[in-house]
Amino acid sequence: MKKPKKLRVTFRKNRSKRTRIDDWTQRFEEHGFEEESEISVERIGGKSELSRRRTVIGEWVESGEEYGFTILPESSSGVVLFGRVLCVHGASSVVQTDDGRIFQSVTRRILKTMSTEQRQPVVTGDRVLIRPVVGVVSGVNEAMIERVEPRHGSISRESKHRKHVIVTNVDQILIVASADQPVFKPNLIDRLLLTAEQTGVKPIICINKIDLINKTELQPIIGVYSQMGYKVILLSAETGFGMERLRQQLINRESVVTGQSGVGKSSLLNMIDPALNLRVADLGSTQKGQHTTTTAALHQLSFGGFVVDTPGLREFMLWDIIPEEVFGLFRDLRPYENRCRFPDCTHSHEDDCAVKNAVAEGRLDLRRYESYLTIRYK
Ligand SMILES: Nc1nc2c(ncn2[C@@H]2O[C@H](COP(=O)(O)OP(=O)(O)OP(=O)(O)O)[C@@H](O)[C@H]2O)c(=O)[nH]1
Ligand SMILES: [Mg+2]
Ligand SMILES: [Zn+2]
Repeated sequence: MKKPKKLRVTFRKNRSKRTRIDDWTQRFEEHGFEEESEISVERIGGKSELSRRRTVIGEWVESGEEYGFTILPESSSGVVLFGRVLCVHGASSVVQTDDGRIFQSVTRRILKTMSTEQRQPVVTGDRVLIRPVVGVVSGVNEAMIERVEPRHGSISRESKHRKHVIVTNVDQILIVASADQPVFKPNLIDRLLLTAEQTGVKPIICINKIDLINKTELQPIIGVYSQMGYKVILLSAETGFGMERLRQQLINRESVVTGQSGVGKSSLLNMIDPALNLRVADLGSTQKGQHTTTTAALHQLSFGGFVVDTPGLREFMLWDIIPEEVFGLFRDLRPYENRCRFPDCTHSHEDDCAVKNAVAEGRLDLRRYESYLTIRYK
């Protein structure tokens, strides 16, 4: 990782003489036009002389998965607070500061302009620096997001051919499936596992609604995942089965809960921490395409830690994983790399393929192999 380096960026409408930051600061102090200066920052290339001369101090940040420019707050711009983005609704976000206060926040347009690579300048889980907006009559705390910290542990998917970051700054991902209603779909588990492998976020496989089936039916598949070193937890939000194990996994961690709609993600969270009081689907409402949870939202757990509940995924399109990478992200297939007759073996139709041989001999799980082919070639 490269060390962040500070830069000065000057926004100028024309090629008039460069203005040093000192001039601007001095003018600011002389006239005290804080509000006006704020507006002029937003109106890059606007008519006023001030906007053309505005110099912003910021730094280029690179943190493995993100690369962008963040604006550092001016020392003269008043109080700034650190916080966490709980959820995002269009242009406005709810931020909780480290001292527990909630702020309805908008993002400085300049942050959006600078982050050309990112469609979403602010996402759920972001660590931000905010500046409270004073003198608001509405009674709601309002603030301006001044800076977004570099991200780690982001879960993204593809949406309309673009990257959609669902959540960021998490250290584990709970991949929730249901044993039944909706029908058990291990392929979705496999897809989410690839994302976990790629991003380095620790996966925990949770199979909910085990009250609806005979547990022994799941033994083979639990065996397959456990052998690869993945943690698998059987649960029932109905009977409470497995709740203590799940709670132990969440204490003092930052987790995101993902999976198909209706598998019981919100129900599980309510069960382990009733204070969350999340909305869950009414009994018997199995209407297709209906999400009970509609936006990713971060919640503080009463026993320590944070959890992000997300809307159900219908089909999870992987982002940032190129087809050639898929094989190496399958933990069970990976050891067979470079063991086939052809160095460019795709492990689909070739003879003397170490992967296919392993499947034929029962050393590799057939369903996992088929899952690989589906993800790789469809
Ligand atoms: N039988 C049984 N039903 C459950 C269990 N957990 C949840 N349910 C039911 O499953 C339905 C869906 O639960 P939710 O918690 O809303 O599911 P979700 O995964 O949060 O769904 P989205 O928010 O749409 O993504 C509700 O009617 C729950 O009562 C369980 O362990 N057993
Ligand atoms: Mg939900
Ligand atoms: Zn092969």
